[in-house]
Amino acid sequence: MNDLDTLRGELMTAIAAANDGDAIEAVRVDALGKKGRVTGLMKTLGAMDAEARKTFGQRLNQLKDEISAALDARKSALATAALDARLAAERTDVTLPVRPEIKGSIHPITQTIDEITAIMGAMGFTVAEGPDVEDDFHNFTALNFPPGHPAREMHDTFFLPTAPDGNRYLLRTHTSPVQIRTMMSAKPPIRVITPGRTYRCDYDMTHTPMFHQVEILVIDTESHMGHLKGCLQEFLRAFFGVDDLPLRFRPSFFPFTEPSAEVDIGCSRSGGELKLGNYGDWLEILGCGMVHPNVIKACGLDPDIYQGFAAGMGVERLAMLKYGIPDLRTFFESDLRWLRHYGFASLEIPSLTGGINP
Ligand code: 2NM
Repeated sequence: MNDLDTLRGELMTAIAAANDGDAIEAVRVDALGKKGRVTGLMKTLGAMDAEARKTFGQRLNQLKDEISAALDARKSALATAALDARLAAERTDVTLPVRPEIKGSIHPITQTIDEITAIMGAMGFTVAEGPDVEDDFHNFTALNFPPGHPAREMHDTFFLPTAPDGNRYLLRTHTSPVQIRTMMSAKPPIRVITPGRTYRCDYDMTHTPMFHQVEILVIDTESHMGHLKGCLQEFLRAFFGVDDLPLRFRPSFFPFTEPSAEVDIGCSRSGGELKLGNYGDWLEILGCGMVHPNVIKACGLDPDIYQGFAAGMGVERLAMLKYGIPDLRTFFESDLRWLRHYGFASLEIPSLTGGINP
């Protein structure tokens, strides 16, 4: 029976010496494959008497489990080492000064966020930011998502492994948690915009797992739907540079607003070309509404005193429309030719005086 210990020793040595996936697989086949050495011993059990079969069978099963566990451990150790090596090799010092021979440009997402910020800044809004890794309360509960709401489910949300504190952290699915943090920490009147990265487990022609949103939030004691309409009209006309751009508000639903609306802007699609303006056709551009009393209450404010409006829009979609970028996925491919073509000069910072629409 010492043969088993010898076999164990040999296999463990082979596993420790395996330096890549192929080598690990070779040891696995040699030990546990159809014609493997452990498998071969399993086949001898049938010819043994009951007592011997019981003890030898137990020892063999234990050996099999140990070998499997050692193979898995070696595999994950190699994966960790490979990742560490890659992270070390690809380390970038972002504090280095710009090299003059490299002509960088401003990414259309940055440009678009800068333009939105310039317009909203002139209307009295400030920028608020928050963490990309959020908890269930700030991303869902405080935003009046009922338990079991489809958007909470694994399908759309990237969940992190459950933390030692028992919390289930996630990648924020919208920038609304920043609005929640703002309402919980600032005293109204509140006027903020929240540009930032958002994450949803989705990837196809029109979805990327990371994308950008800007949300608008106003909380005071008297702002109403009329102010919301005026604010969005002012913003959209300035952003697209179309003075008579018509807006259409359609009733809609979001858990965090009541009433809610989707906003369309006027356009024309004739001749396969999209033009924005008063042409009779419509294009959906953003969602908005009056902040739900439950949301105001969840932030520790009295909904009988405070009210206000919010809106949310996709930055990629705004950039594609304004700058005629046809494919969403190209935003994140880091293709230098694309960046040179669609990028913006780094010193032309958008401002209302310098021009949002150069
Ligand atoms: C949207 C549409 C409508 C929104 C609501 C809030 C908050 F936190 F105040 F409740 N922030 N953003 C909102 C409202 C977002 O995105 C389509």
